[in-house]
Amino acid sequence: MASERRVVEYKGASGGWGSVRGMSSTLLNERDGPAALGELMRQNKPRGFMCVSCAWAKPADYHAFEFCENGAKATLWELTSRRCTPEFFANHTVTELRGWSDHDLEQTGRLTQPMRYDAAKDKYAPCSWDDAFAAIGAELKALDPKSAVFYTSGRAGLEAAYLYALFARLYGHNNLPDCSNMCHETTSVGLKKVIGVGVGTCVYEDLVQADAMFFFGQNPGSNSPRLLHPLQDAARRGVEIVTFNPIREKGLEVFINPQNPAEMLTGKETRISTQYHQVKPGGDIAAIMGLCKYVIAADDAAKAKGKRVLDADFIERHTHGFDEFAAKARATTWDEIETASGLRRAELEAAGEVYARSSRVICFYGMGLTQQAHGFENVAMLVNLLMLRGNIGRDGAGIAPVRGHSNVQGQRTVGITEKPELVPLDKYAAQFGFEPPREMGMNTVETCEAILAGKVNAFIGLGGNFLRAVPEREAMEKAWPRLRLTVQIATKLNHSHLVNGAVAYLLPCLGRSEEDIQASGPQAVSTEDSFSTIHGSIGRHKPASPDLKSEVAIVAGLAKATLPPNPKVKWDEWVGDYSLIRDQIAETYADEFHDFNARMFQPGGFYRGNKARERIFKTESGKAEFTTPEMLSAAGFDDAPGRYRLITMRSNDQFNTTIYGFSDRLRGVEGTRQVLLMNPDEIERAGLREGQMVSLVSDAGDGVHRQAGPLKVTPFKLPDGCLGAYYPEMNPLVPLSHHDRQSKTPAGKAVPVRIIA
Ligand SMILES: Nc1nc2c(c(=O)[nH]1)N[C@H]1C(S)=C(S)[C@@H](COP(=O)(O)OP(=O)(O)OC[C@H]3O[C@@H](n4cnc5c(=O)[nH]c(N)nc54)[C@H](O)[C@@H]3O)O[C@H]1N2
Ligand SMILES: Nc1nc2c(c(=O)[nH]1)N[C@H]1C(S)=C(S)[C@@H](COP(=O)(O)OP(=O)(O)OC[C@H]3O[C@@H](n4cnc5c(=O)[nH]c(N)nc54)[C@H](O)[C@@H]3O)O[C@H]1N2
Ligand SMILES: [Mo]
Repeated sequence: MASERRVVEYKGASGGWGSVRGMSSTLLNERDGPAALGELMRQNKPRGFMCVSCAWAKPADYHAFEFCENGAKATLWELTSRRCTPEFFANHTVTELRGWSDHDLEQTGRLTQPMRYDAAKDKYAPCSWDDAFAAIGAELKALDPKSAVFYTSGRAGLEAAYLYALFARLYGHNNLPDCSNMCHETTSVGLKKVIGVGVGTCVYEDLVQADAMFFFGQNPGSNSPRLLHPLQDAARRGVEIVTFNPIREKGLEVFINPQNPAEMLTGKETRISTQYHQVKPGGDIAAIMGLCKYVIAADDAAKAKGKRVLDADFIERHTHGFDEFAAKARATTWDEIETASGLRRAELEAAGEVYARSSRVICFYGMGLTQQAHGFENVAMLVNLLMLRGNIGRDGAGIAPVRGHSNVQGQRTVGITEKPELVPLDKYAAQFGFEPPREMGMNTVETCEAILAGKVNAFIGLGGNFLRAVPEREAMEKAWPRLRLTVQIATKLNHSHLVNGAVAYLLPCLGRSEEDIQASGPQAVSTEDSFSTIHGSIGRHKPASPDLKSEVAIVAGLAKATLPPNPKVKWDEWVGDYSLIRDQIAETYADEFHDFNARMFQPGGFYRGNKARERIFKTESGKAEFTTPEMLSAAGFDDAPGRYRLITMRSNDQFNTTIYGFSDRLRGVEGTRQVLLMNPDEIERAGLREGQMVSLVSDAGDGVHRQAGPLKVTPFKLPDGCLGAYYPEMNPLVPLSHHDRQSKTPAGKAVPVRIIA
């Protein structure tokens, strides 16, 4: 990739004035901005409300501005003064709205009233809450519960999530797919298998003790900007930060703290990564194998002098499978590693050297590792690397998956899962006097398969934008109208609301920053962050419309209309006072949530504990597992002439399918999302020129025609053989069958495609 030719890039640092401009343009754009500023000051603080954007930790010793550019955008997006009213729906058919962009649909503003789809007129019409609940309840009662799916996006608080999962099980199914199935399911399955817990092992305090940090496929500059503050502190302490990412992401290169006047005025940047390795997409198993090979070789050499590089005591006492893995690392050649990773031996040795000489190492990772066909092996390799030097279950060290949605991790904690073995069903049975379904439910990919096969009759979405987020868009949209019932609980209009079942409802809910008044007075909700810490959250802003209901009230309303009365299941009392729901959560999950109501507003939240952190590994062998991978490429397909590995990317100006605007400032891509990023040599080799419009087609070898575009060819620093283009626009290209083999997380970070000019 030795090109000196022009590429698109951002010349500034992450943070800095750019982030202030990014924030203020959203502020102005949302009209209601200034009034919402007061809300921002309460964000992520005790007795404030917890950010609706990402799941990054909320420290006890918070800053005056404990929010970032993207957290501010998410809040302002929720508090917009625009309204998507019944009059709007009267003026537009659903077919017409389907032609609108994701951005334009959400720009119509907050939904204000429950709406029912009128197929004859092809329009949404207003209805009352009572009518909506009664009609949906009647539909659900008439169906086989096993043919219904209750999806959750990661926004809803623990209270609503707990009730929603209880509703599903009382009704009779475990079909509880969630956005995490498209995201960190690889983590939930992978870490559970190798260290016995499905979440990371770090806490906030570890960040100040680590002496090296490794980043694999996670982009804090766009996706968890508050992480840039502890990263900046670490960089200044001299902590080595080593990044593996095909894209040179600004947030991992240089940062100016927008909340520090001196830095802002002098433009003084902090360099973040001390090494930056542009691994090829799907190249991480090989790259990490290279690091492990280096460390094991260093240990072999040290042993001759009576010293050790490996933590032999940890390996002996706490792990299983080391010998097999070490043999594999020794036997794998540098040639194989270089080819599969796209990196040179010298680069990997330099990174291995940092790892070997550091005493406390944290490995962060995100979608670059999880959204791969062999995502499990990616995650397991990272654990292998950490275990070589005992970097699990020790202060200042550990594995740190950086979660997405603000409460995605917490929802799983309180029962949102299709896997019954993760839920204390006996407790549910005793607590609520019923026999919960024990068979496996469907995750997101299985739900899609079942919908394509015509086996699903009802879909309820607690937030999210399912049809835009899932793979195989075209086939999914075609199959969707065969559903009998679709119900979407949402704050804003999106494409998933415009492809409907025979009976369809759109139910508008309160956002987390809004005041939620119930019979006993104002209510609080709670969320769990990436570091397994639980925080209370109180919204105070005036609701977008008097006709909104809270997610708790909507879930309870649906449940009550569907289920026979049960004296132990007190929907009305729970809606009247959410602390009673927390009492139920504390009863079901006593270890984690004892004294829930008393602890939820503790500054910095309360930690729900993590056995792996205590070096108690609840795996099959009772020890932490070394994994010996059978492959070096995580991509899951072979390279072939004309076949590229496509990365589906997030911009700095979106939150998943919510497109705030068209400025991916930190990458220098401005004004459009219809771009195809590739390196200048690759453009030339493909016989293309900058600015040319092309399309992408699927090259999965399954004979299905999938196409997306047109896209503008844009020169960008990327490894050879790889392309970048935006999610969700590229989702039609992702085959449903292209997912992590173990967890079924769709593999959106190395999608096999061809270019057609
Ligand atoms: N502003 C904003 N914040 C968000 C979101 C958002 O859309 N916008 N989404 C939220 C959600 S739900 C999630 S899950 C998180 C997602 O946050 P991240 O985990 O950061 O996800 P991505 O940005 O999709 O991809 C991460 C990085 O992986 C790199 N990558 C791609 N392929 C590979 C590979 O093969 N190997 C390696 N090592 N790297 C690779 C990409 O270049 C990218 O920098 O962010 C959350 N926060
Ligand atoms: N190709 C490709 N596909 C991907 C990804 C990728 O990187 N590449 N990333 C995957 C990931 S990590 C994820 S998490 C999924 C995201 O999948 P989802 O979570 O399903 O999608 P979002 O875009 O986050 O959902 C946005 C919608 O949520 C609704 N909403 C917002 N706030 C609230 C609220 O407070 N309550 C309720 N009820 N509704 C609300 C709004 O109506 C908004 O339109 O997409 C996945 N798909
Ligand atoms: Mo996510």
